[in-house]
Amino acid sequence: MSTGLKVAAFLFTLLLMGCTANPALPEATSTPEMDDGRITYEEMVVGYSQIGAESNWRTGNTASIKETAVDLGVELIFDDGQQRQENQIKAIRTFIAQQVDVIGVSPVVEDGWESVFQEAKDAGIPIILVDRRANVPEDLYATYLGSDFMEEGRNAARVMVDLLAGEGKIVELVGTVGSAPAIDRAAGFREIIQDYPDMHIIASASGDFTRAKGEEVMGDLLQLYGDEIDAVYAHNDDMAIGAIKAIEAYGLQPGQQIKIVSIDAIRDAFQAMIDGKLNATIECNPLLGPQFFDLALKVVNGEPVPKWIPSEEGIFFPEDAAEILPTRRY
Ligand code: GYE
Repeated sequence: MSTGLKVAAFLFTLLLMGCTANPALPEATSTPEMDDGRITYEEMVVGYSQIGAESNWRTGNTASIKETAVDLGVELIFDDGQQRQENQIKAIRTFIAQQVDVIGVSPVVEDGWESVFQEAKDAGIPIILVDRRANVPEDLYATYLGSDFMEEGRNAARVMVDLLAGEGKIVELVGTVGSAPAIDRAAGFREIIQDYPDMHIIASASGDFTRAKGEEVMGDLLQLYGDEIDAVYAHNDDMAIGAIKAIEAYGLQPGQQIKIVSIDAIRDAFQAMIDGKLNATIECNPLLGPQFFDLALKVVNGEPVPKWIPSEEGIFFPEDAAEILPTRRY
């Protein structure tokens, strides 16, 4: 979406908010004294199992959750899983023992959640999936709030087709193996590329969504393929920024001799585009705090919610980067 369109969309949202909020009626959710049996933000206890702090996307996401809890007066019990599923499972079991009202979880990988989610269900505690999906039957979670990772992968591929004029050798820096965004961003990209017989993914390797591993893996790929590589598709910006360093150390110009497309749209990606080292970033929105607590309140009060709340996301290019950078919050 162009800046103009984004501003228009934002103004439109404000307009809608203005139309729906009736100043004559007090907000039921923020008046504990009005006891209609509904739980309020101030009464709600939320357990939140975060993945870790692997990327700037993730730290932006954590800040959004924590800040929103403070703003709303929600009691938040936050756990950092340090990238390990077993830590997240332990945290969820602790939340169940503490009898929280609702659990938010960002599952590090897709598989292996069924029994602990079933335990939460048996205890009558709803689960809200935030950011990443889990591979479980639909009755084990209330809703999923997060991005369409397949579409992000497709968008990255569409941009890549343009950059390479439909012809070239691509290396792929994959996110955390087994995670929803790594699986879907790989699949969405291939869905588009398969229609271009002269575009080839010559290697795929995981950089676990971190800068350090992105740099290391890109270094290895350069040793193997050298200047045969026309482009890098990185599943997140942090790995792309690591790759930029490796390409420079190898003596090639990132963004010029090797084109780079990545996902997230963090501030550092805008800087890399301004410096001419990154060719595009596909937005993935981590600022999910306000929507998460809104959903949590609805779920604990038994209100129906859709099974998926997708985020709205754009694509950014170097020519707009300097103008947009100051407006970015993560
Ligand atoms: O793209 C990456 C982070 O799950 C969407 O996780 C998220 C991804 C994000 O580590 O930077």
